[in-house]
Amino acid sequence: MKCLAVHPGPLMYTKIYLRLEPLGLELVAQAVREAGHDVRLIDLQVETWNDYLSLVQSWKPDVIAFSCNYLANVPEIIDLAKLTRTHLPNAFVFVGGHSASFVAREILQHAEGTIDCVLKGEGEMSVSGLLLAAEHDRNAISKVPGVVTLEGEGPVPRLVQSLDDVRPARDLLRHRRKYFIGVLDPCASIEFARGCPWDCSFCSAWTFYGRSYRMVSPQKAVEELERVREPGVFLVDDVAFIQAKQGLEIGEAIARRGIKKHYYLETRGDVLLRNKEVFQFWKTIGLEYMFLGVEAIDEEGLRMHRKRISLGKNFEALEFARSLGITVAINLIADPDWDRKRFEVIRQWCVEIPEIVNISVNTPYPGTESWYTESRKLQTRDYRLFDIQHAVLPTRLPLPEFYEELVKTQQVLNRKHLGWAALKSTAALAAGHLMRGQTNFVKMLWKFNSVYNPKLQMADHQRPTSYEMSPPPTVGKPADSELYILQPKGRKGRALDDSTEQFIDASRTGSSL
Ligand code: B12
Ligand code: SF4
Repeated sequence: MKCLAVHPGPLMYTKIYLRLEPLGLELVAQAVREAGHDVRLIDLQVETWNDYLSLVQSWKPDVIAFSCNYLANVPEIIDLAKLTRTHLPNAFVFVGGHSASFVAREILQHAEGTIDCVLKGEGEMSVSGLLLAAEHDRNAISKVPGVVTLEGEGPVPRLVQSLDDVRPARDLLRHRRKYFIGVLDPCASIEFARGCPWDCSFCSAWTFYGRSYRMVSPQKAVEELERVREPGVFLVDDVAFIQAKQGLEIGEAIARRGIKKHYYLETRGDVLLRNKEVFQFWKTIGLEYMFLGVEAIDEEGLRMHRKRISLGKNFEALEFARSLGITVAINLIADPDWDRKRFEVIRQWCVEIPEIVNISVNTPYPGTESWYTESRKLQTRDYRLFDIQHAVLPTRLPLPEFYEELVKTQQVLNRKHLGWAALKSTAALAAGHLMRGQTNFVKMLWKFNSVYNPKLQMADHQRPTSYEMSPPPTVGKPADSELYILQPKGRKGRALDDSTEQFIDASRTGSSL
């Protein structure tokens, strides 16, 4: 069959700071290709709805598969599915991805029959079975693991046994030079591990993967890296190098093969401090950017997000990251309850430190524990506003003032790290990019004000809402089996050695604080 894989358009964040290749969709596309189908891929982060429609009309795919990792993309995907049906009434249309897995039934209801099913969990596992059923026996669709249809649900989704067995179809992505993060322009993505063994209350990475943690072997990691042509590499792992041995082995294999790239990764402060030698080694082979999820600069904030790392440890980690001589970015979570004074304290702190500070807004998401336990009432159920850049909970300040304060705080980042200030410190690099025709980095330096603007954020709240999310259930925290997409296998599901497992346990139970 002819199968078209589609990634939806950009959200606020990707309009400015970075744009990354849809690695998950490429993995699914490869599994579809290996099952003998003809596959194409279109990424609406860099192409338009018109490009999509032309492809649909000229190629006439039998199957359309949408990737829905982000809740804020749900309305776009539903509108695209409805439009697609008017052109291809008999095509088989389905959706998969992180967020789609948590709101599967709702997506199907909003789509009013234009989406045949949602495939929950890791797409590589069941997609070939699903297409087999779609081609030969549509009644068998709901027997495929992970499938949800309006009529029923298949068995629970299965876990990819070995990450060494899956591979992204990088060649299917057109416009590969459009992907970048900061000066890493162009930039590809890679995965060294999947899942997260922690259980922060605001995050759904662990509920999606059933607190499992699987690693790619060093051999497969370098083979995949050798396939990457871009000089920049974004490591998509939720928490990089939890297991020191894996980080070192991959690093050493990269050094042995003489692979020269520039890397970006994200990790936790306590992992950084525990595995210092790994990150020091990675600095020598090209680590340039690190993102630390600090989340709060006071103990109360950390407790609220159940981050379970002490403030002292976070600051120590920041100090160590600085000592590596790399660019460090940190994330802070702004609570809608913040008043002007609180924003001012944060601004002061942001000015004083050299790091890039990213500020997101505390947002309960389906699939997180906060979704069930947050007692404040949602002020909107418009999916598009669930992008952690908008306030969906009641704000203490009037909403326009909250956005004024938020954007003013984000402006500190703009003044320090974007525009002329950034160009001064990166002039040679920027000139090199321009000479190679790479304009993503330089263009983003001046985009801040057109994307981050309190009036635009307010206007987003005023748009008519076509699709509303169901409210959170009022019954409190659900049973584990309901919370998880991939069912937890406990210790067996994590390829971690005993001492790392103990370190994680101590951090989760707070006994390491
Ligand atoms: C890397 C990453 C990013 C990258 C972008 C990655 C990309 N191009 O897609 C960057 C840094 C840009 C990013 C940005 C944001 N992110 Co992000 N991101 C992640 C992260 C850490 C890993 C995603 C990843 O690449 N995983 C590896 C690949 C292999 O897995 P995957 O994409 O999930 O694909 C698998 C399945 O989902 C499924 N699947 C995927 N597509 C399809 C399609 C079909 C048809 C099928 C069947 C299956 C399927 O099969 C795939 C293979 O197993 C996740 C956390 C997580 N662990 O999922 C958060 C996560 C997805 N991000 C999140 C958020 C909130 C954001 C931002 C909104 C944050 C912000 N500050 O604004 C932005 C918005 C970005 C945008 N689209 O515009 C949330 C999503 C919350 C939600 N429910 O909407 C997550 C879950 C993190 C969290 N803490 O909760 N993100
Ligand atoms: S450590 Fe990071 S990825 Fe893991 S549960 Fe916490 S926030 Fe999510």
